Amino acid sequence: DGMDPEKIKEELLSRYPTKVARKRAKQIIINKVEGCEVPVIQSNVRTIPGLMSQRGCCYAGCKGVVLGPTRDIVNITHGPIGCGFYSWLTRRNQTDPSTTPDGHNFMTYCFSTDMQDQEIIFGGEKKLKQAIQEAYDNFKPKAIAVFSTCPVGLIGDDVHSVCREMKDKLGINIFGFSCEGYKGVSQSAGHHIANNQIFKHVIGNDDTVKEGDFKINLLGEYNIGGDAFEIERIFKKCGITQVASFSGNSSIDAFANSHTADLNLIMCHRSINYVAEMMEKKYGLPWIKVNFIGAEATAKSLRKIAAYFEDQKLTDKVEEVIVQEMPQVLKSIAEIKPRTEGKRAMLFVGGSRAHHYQELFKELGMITLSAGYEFGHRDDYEGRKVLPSIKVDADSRNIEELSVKADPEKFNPRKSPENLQKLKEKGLEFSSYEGMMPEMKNGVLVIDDITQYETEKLIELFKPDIFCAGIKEKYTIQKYGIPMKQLHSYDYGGPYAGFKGALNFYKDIDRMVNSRVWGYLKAPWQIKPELAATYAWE
Ligand code: CFN
Ligand code: HCA
Repeated sequence: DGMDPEKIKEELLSRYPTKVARKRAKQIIINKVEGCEVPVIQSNVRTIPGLMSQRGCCYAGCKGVVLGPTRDIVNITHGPIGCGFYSWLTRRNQTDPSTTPDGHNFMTYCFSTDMQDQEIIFGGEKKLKQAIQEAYDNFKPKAIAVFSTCPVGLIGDDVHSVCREMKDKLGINIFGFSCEGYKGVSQSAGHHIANNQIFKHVIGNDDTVKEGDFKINLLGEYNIGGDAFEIERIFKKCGITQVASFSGNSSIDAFANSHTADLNLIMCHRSINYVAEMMEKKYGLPWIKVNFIGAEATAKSLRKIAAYFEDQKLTDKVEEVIVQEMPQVLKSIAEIKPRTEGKRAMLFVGGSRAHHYQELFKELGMITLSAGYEFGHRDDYEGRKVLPSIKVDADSRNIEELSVKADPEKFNPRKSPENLQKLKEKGLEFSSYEGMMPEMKNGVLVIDDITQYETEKLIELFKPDIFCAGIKEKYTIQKYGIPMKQLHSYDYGGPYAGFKGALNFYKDIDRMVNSRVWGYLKAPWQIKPELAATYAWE
């Protein structure tokens, strides 16, 4: 943007105490792409106490993110009521209960043990048993899952033994998660715990091989604003059979049967890669990385799937679908792009969207000035060249690793070694080019776990045309007179995935970046300087 990135970085760091500045300097990186080499960015490390982070907790990553979207598991939060309440549908994960034959849909309920002083002092296991019994009596679910919040670990309740006892008593699948909020450094630890337990307790329980061609599971897609419905529509049109979704609009039966699919497609690699790796080891099921955010990316992903299956019928069908869907997209771009071309965006979200959504902005001719993840790991930034062995994985310190062994009875050798070789030969593997940094311009700032202070500084320095982040950031950004798009919940919009989703996104962004109302806005602290924040070190 004409500004010297070194100077900007200096400016961002200049107000921090020396030690803090030294640490943050490793997480604020000027992008420099050489082949597929990018500079090292420190990530997945503890937020420095005192800095205001965008991050959430381990419980949020486990209960809210990975298992929250499943329709027919009764998810009980063992803890104070706030944890359950604030992770109850705020993410806008949608469901279609008509897709479950028994019509079970517990999404509209918020189940919690509502822990009180009484349990903190005398233990909460009794109340948890009662809660499981009550949920069973009222709903007769196929499965009940229990999620631990911070106090559970602190007082030492053994949720796993309670779950085992109640499973024996009630004869349904009941399992627990030690996803206490304080574990690890972010939501990321919770993803890992969710992956381990769903793999251990559910995946592989139903070996029925169902009818259908080109059987896939869609991993890391959570049906926010109806994204998964649009992707399912496209799969159906192409003749691709979806066995299970992890976990937008998902059901426990589909999880149990998911190992019978031919291929795992990973959309958000950050939150679900552990399940994919474990399924590959135990069942010989290969996986590839896809992205349905952006019309071009959607077409590319469909072609990638067709290339994997090496089937002429599928290849033709995919091309036919692309030819049917693209004209509307191109028409919309032709109309909107003249108004959005050259506008500048910043994206600071989660562990995959800050990367994926750059595709949609690109299609509108917009520029990404700066971006970063809340809790991504180095492989999310760099693409897949950082192997777990050289990665500092702060999450796994607290996490019991599942040792996964191949299951000789269910392992399908035809699926694995040959297919893995095929993935490699065709370049279908998740590669070092598929990370955020290799796909961004040189000289842009890539910032991990951005702080509120840095957010405000960036806005003052760049005055971007749109800023994308979450609810905690939204209103300060808008008070600066900058349009703000939530890329978590999509505000009230969506779907944004697939071809139809792209059309929705173009329209929403056009409206936002071209509205004159933002220019008239003055923040309260711009009118009354005494309202401006002062920092402890000033
Ligand atoms: S839907 Fe996903 S796409 S799962 Fe993950 S890393 Fe969160 S809840 Mo918010 S929007 Fe976000 Fe990603 Fe994967 Fe969502 S970018 S922070 S934990 N995320
Ligand atoms: C979470 C969920 C969240 C929060 C979004 C936000 C989501 O991490 O606990 O900060 O606006 O997408 O709902 O990421």
